Amino acid sequence: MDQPALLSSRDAGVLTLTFNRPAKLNAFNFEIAEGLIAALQAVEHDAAVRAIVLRGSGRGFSAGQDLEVFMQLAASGERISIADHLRRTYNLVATLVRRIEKPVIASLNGIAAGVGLSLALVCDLRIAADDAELTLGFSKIGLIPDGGGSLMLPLLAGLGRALEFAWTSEKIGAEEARRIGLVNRVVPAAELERATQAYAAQFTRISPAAVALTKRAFNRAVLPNFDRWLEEEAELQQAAADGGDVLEGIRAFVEKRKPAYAK
Ligand code: T3D
Repeated sequence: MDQPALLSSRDAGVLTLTFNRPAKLNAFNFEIAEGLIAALQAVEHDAAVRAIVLRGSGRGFSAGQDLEVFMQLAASGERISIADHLRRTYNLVATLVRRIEKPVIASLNGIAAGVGLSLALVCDLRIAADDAELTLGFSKIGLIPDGGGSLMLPLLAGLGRALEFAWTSEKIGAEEARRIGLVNRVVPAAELERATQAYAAQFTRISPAAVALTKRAFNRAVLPNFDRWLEEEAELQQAAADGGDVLEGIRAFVEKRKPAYAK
């Protein structure tokens, strides 16, 4: 029987949600997106959950949207509205992560790419293994950073570094990510799991009201229009998709070759 694509466990006030498609580097499918939405909604007002950890099984956090799923939908003749897909999946996840007034922590082992990285950036805090790697990858397939990535990346790294990182789709290591503000902590890979639980547990000992109101204050100070921005970002992503390069970009990825974009 297939393993669930999203695993959930609770320990001493910490809820851990694990993306579980290791053979596909935890690329997000509908099961993961819908599972995340349901799991986050379920604990939003659960006082027993004091911190939330998102992590990946195997050798990566997440490689972003499952591009094979997109290819199959396109091959079946189904017209895909990327904006609608975002509204039904990653934008809902991002809204919940920002709205839940508890620390949400991404624990980055291995690769974090595409909307997997966007989701990590939407989280409150990020702890990474020293061998973790971060890349956006959207530009390689003719898209813009989505799922909140186009807002969180420049906020955390500054405009110039964010543009460079997004346009080039370069892959950076954990130390560089920490240096430019994308990651809070870097720990030896073998210690990531234990270090993540200890990192999360410290927030369970702080006044829940102080934690919640600090997140609310910071959200209002620097992300007052977060949901409106997600909608604008979805519309810009749709414009990018309408340009037509995305199909060639995804086809090239699935066929393991370089894309050939029209001039
Ligand atoms: O509406 C919307 O949702 C639009 C939004 C889109 C959001 C996005 O996330 S767009 C960006 C999507 N992600 C990417 O473009 C990244 C694609 N992956 C890669 O570039 C590379 O896989 C990595 C740099 C992440 C890792 O490279 P490497 O060499 O360590 O591993 P690999 O061999 O490429 O991947 C391992 C397997 O995972 C492989 O499967 P196989 O051949 O062994 O059966 C590969 O095909 C699969 N995989 C990796 N990423 C994805 C994936 N399968 C489906 N979708 C993926 N994104």
